[in-house]
Formats: sequence, C-alpha cells, structure tokens
Amino acid sequence: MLIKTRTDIPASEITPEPVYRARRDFMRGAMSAAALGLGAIAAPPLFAAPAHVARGEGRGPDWLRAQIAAADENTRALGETLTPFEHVTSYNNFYEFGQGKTDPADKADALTTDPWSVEIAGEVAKPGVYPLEDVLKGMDLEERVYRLRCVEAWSMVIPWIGFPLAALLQRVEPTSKAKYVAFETLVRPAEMPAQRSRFSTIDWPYREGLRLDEAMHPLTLMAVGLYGKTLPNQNGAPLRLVVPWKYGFKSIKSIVKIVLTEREPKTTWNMMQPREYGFYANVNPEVDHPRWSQASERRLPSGLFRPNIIPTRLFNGYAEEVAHLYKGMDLTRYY
Ligand SMILES: Nc1nc2c(c(=O)[nH]1)N[C@H]1C(S)=C(S)[C@@H](COP(=O)(O)O)O[C@H]1N2
Ligand SMILES: [Mo]
Repeated sequence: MLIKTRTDIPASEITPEPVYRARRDFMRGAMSAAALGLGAIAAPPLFAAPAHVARGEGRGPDWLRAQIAAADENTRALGETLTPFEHVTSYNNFYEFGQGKTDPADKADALTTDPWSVEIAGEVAKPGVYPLEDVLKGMDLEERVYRLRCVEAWSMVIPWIGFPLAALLQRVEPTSKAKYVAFETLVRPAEMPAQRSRFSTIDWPYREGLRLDEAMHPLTLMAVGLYGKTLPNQNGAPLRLVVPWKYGFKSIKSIVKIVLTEREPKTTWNMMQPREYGFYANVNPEVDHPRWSQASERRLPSGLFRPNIIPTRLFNGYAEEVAHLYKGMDLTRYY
C-alpha cells in the first residue's frame, strides 16, 4: 500500500491512540482469521498509521522481534495523540550521523546492530560484557506511551517498548558506593559519519548519566522498540535509554556501556556548553535555556499553518511521580 507522507498532516488526520490500538487488535484478529482460513478482511478506512506498523516487525534478530511481539500492551496510556510513526522515525537527533534532522533517517541504515553487547562496569558485584540476548533474557517487555520533550522546544508522543532500567541494574547488583549511572553510545567511525569528520565538535562517545535514584525510578525505561517494532536505527537501535521527565538529550541511544560510579559522570552536552545544558536537565517551563524560552513546545507534527504550540509542563507532566526526587533542590541552579 502506498502512503503519502507529509510534514503538515492536519490534526484530524493523525491516528489517535485508541485507533492505533483498535487497528492493532484488528490486525491480530485478521492474522488469526487468516490462520483459520477465513480469508481476507477489508481494512477499515480510518487508519492513518502506515500498513508496515505491525507487531514484531523491523530489523534485528528473530528472538528480539518475537520478544517485542509478545510485549504487554500499553501499560501506560496518556490519552494524548500519538505522533505518527513517520515523524518519530524521520525527525531525529543522533549527532553521530550528522546534525540535520533527517541525517539519522538517511544515514543510520549503515549501523550494524547484530551482534550487540553491553559492558556493565564500575560499582557492581557482577560486572561483565553481556550479549544483548542475555540483557533481554527473562525481561518482561512492556509498551509505554511517553512524551519526549527536546530542549529545542519540540515534542512527540511515542509508544516505546522496553523494560525498566531498574530491572537490569538490580541484576548486576550495585554496591553501596554506587551513586550514579553513566552511559556511552557506540563509537564506530566506519558506520557513523560524524565520528570521522574533522569538523565534529563532540568528543565521542556520546555520554549521558543519571543519579542512581533517577536510574532506578520505575518510569526510567530501556527501550528496544517503538510502535510495536524493533527500534529503527535512527531512534537508537538496538537499546536506548528513555527518561520521559528530562530533556531528550538525556535519552542516550545505541548504548554499549553502563558504568556505576561514585561521582557524577561527565555528560556530552554539559561538557560542551555547561551554561546551556545541565546534568539534571529536568523539563522545566520556568527555567529558560539561555538562548530560548522553555515555556512552550511544538508538538509534532507541526507545520507552518498548524504550529501546534502547547504549554510545557514541569517535569514534562510527570511531576506527581518524580518531583520528590528533587525535594529541597534549587531547580534553577541544578538545571
Ligand atoms: N547517542 C546519541 N543519543 C542521543 C542523541 C545523539 O545525538 N546521540 N541525541 C539526543 C537528543 S538531543 C534527543 S532530542 C533524542 C531524540 O530521540 P529521537 O530521535 O528518537 O526522537 O535523542 C537523544 N539521544
Ligand atoms: Mo534534543
């Protein structure tokens, strides 16, 4: 089926979450109907979501696609319109592939993500280099719909599939000295063009970090999929962090290393522009970025005639769940 992709889809044409859900149930029904030999069923006309969005699709190993297809559905609904798959996967920040919003979608196909392993080191009782299959072994995957708010003042609503980071950290048994968790993205200049560019200002690898209590918070997700599929490379395949109450740059992609530390780790954007990007980076409409306001955001898809500007919420709307983590802290100082 051919689907026209536009950047200015009117709000009325965006698939609302219940419709995506209903369509998925329908597809499952259709699949079992086909298995029973009941023949073809005509697709309902409502769906703007593309035909290729079906459970367990995407690149990546068979075992991972099967595990994703079996994920618990929609464990956290928001009641907000999902950003269409096309936008989630074509408007990205992944500086290893360039600074343009379409560079990741254009270039990240070159990244090999299988085999993949994650080194877990530092203040843990069970350090090691864990193949991705071992990381995922026995993990119950769940689908979670989260807002993603970039510090550049655009936002999306994305149905991720993953597992709580806490489940992984508990397995490796942090020691009593562990206070922070540091993350690193893959360095592979042969497949990541900006890593071989002389003009790159980033000191690779891309690095991020969380305080241990933030990392253990039940909202903090390790994602392996979105929209029921394995993560597209441009979204950080095969394994990325998603911290929904923080600016998007904290949600580091294509993770190969996790280190538990005693001290606050160095993080990429903070190293480059400490005045502009803090370690905490909690979404906060009252603390402006030095060069622009954070009071509102463009909820994608956003077009010239339908900018779709909405107010930004403290902790990206997750204050009830996370505000206690920052009790007594001056959020204008720890931005
Ligand atoms: N390794 C790595 N991770 C990264 C980035 C990056 O450039 N490299 N960009 C960050 C930024 S600024 C944002 S807003 C989100 C974007 O995630 P998305 O492209 O899946 O929407 O990824 C974050 N993770
Ligand atoms: Mo971002």
